[in-house]
Amino acid sequence: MRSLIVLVLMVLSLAAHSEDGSRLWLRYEPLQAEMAGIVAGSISSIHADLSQPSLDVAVDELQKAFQGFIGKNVPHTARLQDRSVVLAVKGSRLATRLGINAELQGMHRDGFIIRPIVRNRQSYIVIASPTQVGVLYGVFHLLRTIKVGDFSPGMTIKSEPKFDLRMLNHWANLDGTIERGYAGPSIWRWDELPEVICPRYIQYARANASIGINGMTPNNVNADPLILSDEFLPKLKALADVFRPYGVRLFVSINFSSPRIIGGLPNSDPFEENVQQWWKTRVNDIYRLIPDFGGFLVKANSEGQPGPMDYGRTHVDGANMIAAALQPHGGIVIWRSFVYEPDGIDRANEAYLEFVPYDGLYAPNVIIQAKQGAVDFQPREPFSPKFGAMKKTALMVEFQITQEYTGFSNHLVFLAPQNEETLRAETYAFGPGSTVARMTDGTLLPNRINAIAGVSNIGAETNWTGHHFAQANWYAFGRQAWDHELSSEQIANEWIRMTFTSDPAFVEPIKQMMLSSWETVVNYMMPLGLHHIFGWDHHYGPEPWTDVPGARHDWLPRYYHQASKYGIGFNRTRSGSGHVDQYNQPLSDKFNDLNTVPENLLLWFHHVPWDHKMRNGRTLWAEMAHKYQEGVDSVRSFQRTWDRMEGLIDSERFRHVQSRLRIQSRDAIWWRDAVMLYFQTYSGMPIPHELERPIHDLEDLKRVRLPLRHFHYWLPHFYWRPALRPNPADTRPEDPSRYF
Ligand code: GCV
Repeated sequence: MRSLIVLVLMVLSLAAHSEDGSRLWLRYEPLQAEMAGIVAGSISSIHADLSQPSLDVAVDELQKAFQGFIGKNVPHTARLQDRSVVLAVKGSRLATRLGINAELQGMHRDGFIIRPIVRNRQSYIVIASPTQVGVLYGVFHLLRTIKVGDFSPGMTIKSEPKFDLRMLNHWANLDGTIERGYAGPSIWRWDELPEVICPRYIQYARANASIGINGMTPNNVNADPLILSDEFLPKLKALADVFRPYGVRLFVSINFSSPRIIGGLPNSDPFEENVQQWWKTRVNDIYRLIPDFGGFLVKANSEGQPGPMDYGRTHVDGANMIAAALQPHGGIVIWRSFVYEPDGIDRANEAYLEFVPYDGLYAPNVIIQAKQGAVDFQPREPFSPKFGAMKKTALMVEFQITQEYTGFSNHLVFLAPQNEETLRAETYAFGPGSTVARMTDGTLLPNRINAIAGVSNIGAETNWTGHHFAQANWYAFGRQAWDHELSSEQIANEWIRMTFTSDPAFVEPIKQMMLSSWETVVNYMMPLGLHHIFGWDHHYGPEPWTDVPGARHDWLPRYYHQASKYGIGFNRTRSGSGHVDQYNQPLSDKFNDLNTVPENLLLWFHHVPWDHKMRNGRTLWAEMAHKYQEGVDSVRSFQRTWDRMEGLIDSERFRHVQSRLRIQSRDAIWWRDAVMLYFQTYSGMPIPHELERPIHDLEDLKRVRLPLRHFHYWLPHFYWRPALRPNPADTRPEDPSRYF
């Protein structure tokens, strides 16, 4: 009988919701019979004794979920009842009555406890936290355990986030476009705000709360000064008001020249008193409207953005001046270290040289946000050596969730393993155990702000992220920001079950596919430490040959691959740029030595001859060929795996993913052929005979031009300098999915 009810519910809910991906991982579909029975048997009502915004949201979420899970309205009752889910905030009458305050003592403000309590022969499932937002996190956790199948009414869970600030950075422009965004225009409708609150804002905040994300910047780091204008402050306030119950604090990306551009001052020199005063006044204005405003994110003196160096000042001067304005309100400055002066010998060295000498001089409310690698978000990069070098300054990792360098929203790439590799990398700053995670989460450098950021992949497309599987990267970032010790496998497992189905016939193969997808994209794009051999502007397809007269040499692939008839790779050893010595020992020696450098980073650190003997006995050339073929083979196996899933999930999402895998497969072959045929002109060596033959001609591939109109949303603003426009005589194919 119960299975029949569940079946009927499933049919009804399928009819009620179109499976367009808009519900993300928050799909409260009917549970399988056994779990439905456990939940129905152990939960009868919801009780929370205070009405606070986050608790109201939490109650609402529980009711929605139980309705979907077991088809029952679980009432919110004014009194405790047997089998109540009880929501209690530390210090409240309810928490005192349940005797749970002591357990919450010393807990992180966002942490929570879920545990059974029995009183007067009544049993409750209590979700308690020092704060109302912490209770909301606990509620989402409870729902996750139910959906994933781990729930039992007797379970006890205590969870605290590893990072205090877990934030998303949106690279959305005020005109609605998104730099490096591949899921349509921005979700922020600035023209309608503050009057119109788009329901998507609420869903956005809710989704973030469900994975513990508690901060965001809505606008591009290449910031339009208008964001701080009188016109925009009420719009920002409206967003902050929507986000508040979900625990998401608003920050803003600012333009360092704002005092001059919108303040009408002669310049924005941080040493000028009127400039300092301008920032103080503007900050005061913001806090009057948004009392819990988080602070500013700043990209300064990077890629054409203004900064303190325009006035002969330093990053410290600029950051500390703005920090002084925020400090009385408890706000912080997040200062990016993504800088690279054009004249250096190695772009990988630049940020370290500009930032490490100033270690310890930043104000306590400044944190330096460093990209995970030293250059950019390449398919694989070693972690940035700054994480092992700055011991007196708060430092945070910036990951890229949007897939600028991993196939946009066309390629299925689960990025959790990449984040995991960085977070767990040993910096040796204080000997073994000084991982990037522990250097930034407050464990090894306590009493500092600790934070982590991800560049969002969200856009206005119905499924939020373009590719259904790209939702997993948003999800994974939040989960890793909460707990960097979670394995990618656990995160994939949760996400699949919540987003698609718990059917093991689906979960297991899809999990394997996701877990191998990052290594796969590395293989068909840039194996063995190759990097930045993309088309120089779009960063999508292969163009290791590109030359753009007048462009910066460190924006061009040749700068990075350095291929010649003698060999390939960037020499960053002591006989080259010396970059290896920015790492602590024993890493610097390990990377410097051809015999010990990890082979997956070989060409990042070394320039080696084509016939260099790899550890498996192959020549470098043959190994490259094998890696590219492995990448192609894996994507084909993803296609086969996916096709076997037909019928196990809805056809809407099935077909969507199937069509993207087709593009990915074609692109992988494009990459393999382009890179191998181009480098063959240097190596002069044959593609190993046991491997597939190329199916393209190099000259044809060199003529491929991406249909730029289609990719309107990801064009970076600096692309449009007239001198850098593509040649209008280029032929552009009409169909965006066919490049050749
Ligand atoms: C927001 C890379 C990207 C740019 C981006 C920049 C940054 O260069 O291609 O689009 O600009 O990084 O992180 O600031």
